[in-house]
Amino acid sequence: MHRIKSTRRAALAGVLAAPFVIGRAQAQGVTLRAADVHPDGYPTIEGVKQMGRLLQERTGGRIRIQVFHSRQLGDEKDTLEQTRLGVIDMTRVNTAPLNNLVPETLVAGLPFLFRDTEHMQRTMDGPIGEEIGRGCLPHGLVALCYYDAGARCFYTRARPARAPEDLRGMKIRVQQSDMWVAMMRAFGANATPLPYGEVYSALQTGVVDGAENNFPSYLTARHFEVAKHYAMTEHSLTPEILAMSKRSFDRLPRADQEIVRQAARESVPVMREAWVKMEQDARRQVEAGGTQVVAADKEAFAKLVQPVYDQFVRDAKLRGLVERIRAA
Ligand code: GTR
Repeated sequence: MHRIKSTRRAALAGVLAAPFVIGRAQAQGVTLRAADVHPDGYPTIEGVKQMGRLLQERTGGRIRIQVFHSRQLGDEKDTLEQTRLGVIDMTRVNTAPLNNLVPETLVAGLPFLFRDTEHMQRTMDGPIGEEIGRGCLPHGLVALCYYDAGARCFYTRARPARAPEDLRGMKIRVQQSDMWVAMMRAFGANATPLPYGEVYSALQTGVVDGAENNFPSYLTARHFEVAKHYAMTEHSLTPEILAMSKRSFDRLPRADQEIVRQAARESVPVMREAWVKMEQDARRQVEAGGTQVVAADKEAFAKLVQPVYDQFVRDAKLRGLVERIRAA
């Protein structure tokens, strides 16, 4: 059984009280409920809101989106589960929490695979991204589009993680994905998988020595207050994914399904524009707040990742995806 944190019960009860009913939908329209862990104003939320505006315009108000931001509906594992069940209609998550369920998605997070943001975007917006997304379908999820999540870097309490030696013996929080646990092992750290909402207090109390994320998340989750050394390791360019419940999607008439897909695709440039701006702003803000941003020996980190590939990129399908990404 799925366990829902008591603090979220009220919000979820509200959601459950208004199930998506297509009969009523035709008369009154439908409101798609979308979840996100980030606060209002974060680029992912801006993206989903843009999608909502497009839907409203193109359906004459029949289809709308209501965004539940700030983890109102739970952390990403919770919202994914609720979305698979059709309790909520959409969730925006990182690819990492999908890794154990949909192995194709782990490819997108592999360390030092994408050469740069442009390579990541081109890959995920094209046939490879589509193929990764199709892997979600048997698990009750329709992948609508991918959003940017910058480059993830290590931030630590005691000393900066300039090189793998610095991480030795450190407990580093990772997202709940076996691939991410293995990545930390390869770098010489001890991985502690935790939901996003628990990272601040884990850092504050010293349950973990560090974590890793992009500047916007490091700022908005306020991790910069409790882990002040940020090293530019840029070890993964893992993107975000906007996933819709297959149950909700299948209830829409075919023409509306296409409108939904198209609106999601068209929200991507809006999200990306907001992202570029926020990435710069966030860096400025954390530095003003006392964060020391230091360079890192990326080569030294990159040299250690082969065991992750050996362990996770085994079958022909994933090997093919990785090869095609490298060749692109
Ligand atoms: C953020 C990402 C979230 C979540 C979070 C985390 O960058 O946008 O979806 O994955 O990181 O580390 O849990």
